[in-house]
Amino acid sequence: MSKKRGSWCWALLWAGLVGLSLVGAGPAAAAESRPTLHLFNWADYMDPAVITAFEKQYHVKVVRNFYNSNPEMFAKLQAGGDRQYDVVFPSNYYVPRMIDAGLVQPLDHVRIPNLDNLKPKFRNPAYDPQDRYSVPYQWGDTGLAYDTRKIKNAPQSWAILFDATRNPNQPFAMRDDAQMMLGAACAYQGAGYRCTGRKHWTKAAKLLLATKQRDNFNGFAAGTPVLQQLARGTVAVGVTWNGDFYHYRRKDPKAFEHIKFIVPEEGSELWVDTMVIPKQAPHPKLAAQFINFVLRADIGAQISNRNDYATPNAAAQPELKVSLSGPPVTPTDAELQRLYFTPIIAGDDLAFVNQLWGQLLSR
Ligand code: N2P
Repeated sequence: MSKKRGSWCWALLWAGLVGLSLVGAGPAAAAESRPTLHLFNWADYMDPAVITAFEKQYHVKVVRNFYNSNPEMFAKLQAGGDRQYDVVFPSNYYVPRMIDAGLVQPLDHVRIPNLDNLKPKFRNPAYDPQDRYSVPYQWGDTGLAYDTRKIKNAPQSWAILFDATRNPNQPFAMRDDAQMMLGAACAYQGAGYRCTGRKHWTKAAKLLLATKQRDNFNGFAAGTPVLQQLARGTVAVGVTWNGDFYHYRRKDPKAFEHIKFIVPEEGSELWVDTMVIPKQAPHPKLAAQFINFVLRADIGAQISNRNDYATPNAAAQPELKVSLSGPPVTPTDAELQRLYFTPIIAGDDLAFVNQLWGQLLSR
């Protein structure tokens, strides 16, 4: 074949290939080329219809990945997730440590005008002054869920976990979060959920170790799996969240007929889950657009109505279902008085807590 003819052949082949790929460029191929927003959220925490509405309105595709605890989320971001995800949903006390670790970027408030929809008490929080890095998403509390058939005397206290004589035989689960569990142990020991300092933490860790070494300890689990274990009867009592408890019971009243939720009398955790944009997010502008979308009044209400969690969005209030305004979703005033934000710790203190927790898990 002459050189000239050869190049003609190549040209024809090339044209054919391009033609073929154009034939293939139907709606599916177009969808592939849409910008893609990557969310990394708690499992079961976002109405899929909200995702579809966002995709339609902005002609984008949303891909979702899930986690079950703050420590899991943090480890995955440190392992490269900060370059992979566009929006992540850490709880209040994880925001400062993500800022310190350089995992998140400041927000451009001009792109998020719906920030004005938030209740004033959720603006400018101590964990993120001036709302620089985070926007509140949902809020709730942590307590104990138990099976009334197996735990007869309605528990009011963390003692149902920490005092072996109160629950000698029934399997129980604790939560896989160092600071939250140290806080619970401190509360039980009289130092308060917000305890800080090596003396209190060491004493609390001793109690957690003794608790962990009991035969009926069933593991450190995240809150949602604990509810599944309760429904299956694998545990009789465990640490979980108010909204998840309500949500699971609403979805399957039969399986949760005998499960109750309490906020222990010694005090427990109040939390706000937030939305942040990782430092190296692939699509930070689209991420801000998504955050602004979530803050719309109607979308805020839709999310809470589906999740069974309270919303920090004032504009969403008129569209919320009535059941969200009372306990367990909105704590009573008496409960609120014993609910506290998990303390913000950093540097040596954080390293100390992480070390205590590592030792606890390995023994
Ligand atoms: C999602 C519950 C997440 C709340 N199912 C924990 N902060």
